[in-house]
Amino acid sequence: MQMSKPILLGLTFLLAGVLPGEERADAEQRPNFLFIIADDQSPFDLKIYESSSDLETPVIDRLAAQGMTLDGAYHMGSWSGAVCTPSRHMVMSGRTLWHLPKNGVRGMKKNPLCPTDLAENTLAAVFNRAGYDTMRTCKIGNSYGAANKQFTVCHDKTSRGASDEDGSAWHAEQVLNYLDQRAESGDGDPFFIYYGFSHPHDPRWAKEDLLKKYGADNNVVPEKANPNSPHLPENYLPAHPFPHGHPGLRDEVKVQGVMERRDEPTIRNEIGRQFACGENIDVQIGRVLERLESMGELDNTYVVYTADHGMAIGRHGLQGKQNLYEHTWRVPLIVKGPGIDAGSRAQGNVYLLDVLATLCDLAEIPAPPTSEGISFVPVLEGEAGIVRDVLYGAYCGGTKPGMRCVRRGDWKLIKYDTLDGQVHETQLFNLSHNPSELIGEHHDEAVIALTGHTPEAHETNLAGDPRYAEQLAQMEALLLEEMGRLEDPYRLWDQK
Ligand SMILES: [Ca+2]
Ligand SMILES: [Ca+2]
Repeated sequence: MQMSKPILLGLTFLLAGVLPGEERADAEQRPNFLFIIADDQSPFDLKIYESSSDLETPVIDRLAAQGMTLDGAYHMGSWSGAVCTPSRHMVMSGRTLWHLPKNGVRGMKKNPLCPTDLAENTLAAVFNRAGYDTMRTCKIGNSYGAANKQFTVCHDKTSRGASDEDGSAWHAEQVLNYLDQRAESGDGDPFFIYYGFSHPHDPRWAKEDLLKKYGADNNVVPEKANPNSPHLPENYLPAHPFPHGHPGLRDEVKVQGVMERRDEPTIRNEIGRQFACGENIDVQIGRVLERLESMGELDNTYVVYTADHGMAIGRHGLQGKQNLYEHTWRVPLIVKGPGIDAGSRAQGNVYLLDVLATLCDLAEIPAPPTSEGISFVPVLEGEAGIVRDVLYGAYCGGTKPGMRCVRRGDWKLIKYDTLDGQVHETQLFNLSHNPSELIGEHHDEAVIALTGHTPEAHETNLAGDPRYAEQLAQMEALLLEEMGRLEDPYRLWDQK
């Protein structure tokens, strides 16, 4: 016997435990989501994280003023030079670094620590099943293709040019068009929009007016730094003191406009380009928020702003994203929406992989069983300051085992085991006394002359200081414990 449509519908609602009328009322109140992700942006680019930054982002500042800023937001790391790839897999799936479909081990087709049906349990798939309309725009590549395909509407393109047609405005147009179509069709379902940018990732082809504002040029680096270009960050160095294990890495030696140079005019010009791209992103976010407001949707929308990972551009003498200093391991994270106090701030201690569990929690839908993230809704609602005590980071896209770090409270340990045993380095920082992770080289007079920052004696790597031997031993033990817990397949030279 074939059941008629009304009977089928009735059954569906009965199974869901609600009556058709109730379902409708609920649907009208369910929150929307606008998840915004920049490609390669250090939190310290933004004034809300580094008040001395020259980057102007009035829209992002307003988001922060209306919502919560998280100070302890991290991506867990990468087993690939393309840090985007694991980072975006973690955002989509809520899986930890070594439990993703791949783990960077050469020749491994499938990671046995990853369930085979993961794509059906990623962000868009979960929200589709919960009755959301899902839409995505972002760059193409270095991403999680099987998860991206789950979005009902998807307009991806690597839009990294200096024009509106081929730059960040293109991504904005995709979202605005989608919102127009929704309005025209009178669609009342809640939406989940994944609004990704291709910038400020290099090559940082920025718009002329913004380049001018930030004293930068897309093609020519001046001999003397342009006085209108952003100042050097206080943790700038002309070179990193030891190899970080990635000979010939593209991001360190082949980025257009920088190449192998770390001199002041080059770095300030490149930061100017980064900021010009960053301000354009801010403008494009503003256009979408304005549209949501005029549609009457903004108050019922959770807006998340983040980046897939941070970036060096001269900090510690590095240029790329392949390190575990705070400027690169951390990400910006701002959340605004119903129930979140305006202008609030919290440490959080969250990873990007917690986003899936958190957004599910806000939508009152169960997170998929494959998610390993922790919902930070208690932080957003002001009931908790942090969701975990210990944070772990890994980078081994170059030589193995690579770099590892661990943070607990103000203490942070970074270890380097690279170039097949040629580099064995340990750094211990107290981030409350030395938030920029300054090291011995930052005390050099030639460096001070460039940065204008004279560090205090304690603003340095404390790993060799006998006064902190016990602290160091504790952090070493903690790192090993985290590596075991998270099933890190490698061990460092001095670990048993
Ligand atoms: Ca990236
Ligand atoms: Ca719909």
